[in-house]
Amino acid sequence: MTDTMPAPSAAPSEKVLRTAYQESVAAYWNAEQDPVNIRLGEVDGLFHHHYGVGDYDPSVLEGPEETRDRRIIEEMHRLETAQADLLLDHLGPLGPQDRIMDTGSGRGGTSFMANARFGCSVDGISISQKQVDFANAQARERGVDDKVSFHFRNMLDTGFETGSLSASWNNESTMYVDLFELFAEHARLLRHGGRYVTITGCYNDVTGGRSKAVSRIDEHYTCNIHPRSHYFKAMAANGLVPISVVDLTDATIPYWELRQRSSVATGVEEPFLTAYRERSFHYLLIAADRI
Ligand code: GPP
Ligand code: MG
Repeated sequence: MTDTMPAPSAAPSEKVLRTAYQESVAAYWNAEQDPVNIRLGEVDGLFHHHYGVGDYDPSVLEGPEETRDRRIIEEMHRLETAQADLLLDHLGPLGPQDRIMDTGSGRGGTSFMANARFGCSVDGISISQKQVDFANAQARERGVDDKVSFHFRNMLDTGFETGSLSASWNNESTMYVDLFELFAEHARLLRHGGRYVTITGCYNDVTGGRSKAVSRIDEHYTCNIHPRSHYFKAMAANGLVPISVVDLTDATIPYWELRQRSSVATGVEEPFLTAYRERSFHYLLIAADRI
């Protein structure tokens, strides 16, 4: 085996989908082919399953009718790619010798960006076989399948080798799992000094429990958004020490405003905007070191 081969990975100790809940989440993602994701991905072949950050160019809403829709889609995609770039800013420095993991890798967008930026091997895992197949086809198409590969695995028990990773992340996928179990697995996978990063939506302990708007987001995606405090408790319990915490709430609101006015709005825009504006919900980046 050479340095460029994926990390050796044992089979996971049990079957991948272990609960009725996990089956239902997998079913959602196996069926998902929403234009809000497919049309944006077709802009440049990077298919994301996360939201965007930064201000949009207001001229896209006012431009000529023939190009308006296309320009809005391109602008939303630009903001989503900026979000993934921001996550990767907190993941490095990394080099070609490093192995890293995208847990909840979707159609592979962030994984391909990580490989392009750092030149390292990337393993993505998902409980959706459809997403795994799509992302592996993308890897072949992009000519990076020697360095980037996707696996049908459970992020709570990946089967990958202990201490084998320099970095790992969840880009908006922590709300499907128990955080203590999740961070225990990241801590097991990361070498000492390895970096973990998540961008996530979490509810605000200060304003109380789960707001109506947050509950509507949970219902939309069949997920369980965690309170902000749980992230830090679960990291501390698992040897993950935060180095950066960035509140991206204000930076993501323009994305949702643009998305609400786009032809690919799905209906979840209103609960997101309500939750962010009333501050019952935050969009947060947390970077932590494995000690
Ligand atoms: C978006 O993926 C992310 C999730 C489903 C997890 C929930 C995230 C929170 C911050 C609560 P997507 O790009 O597939 O969603 P959509 O289809 O709405 O664009
Ligand atoms: Mg999307």
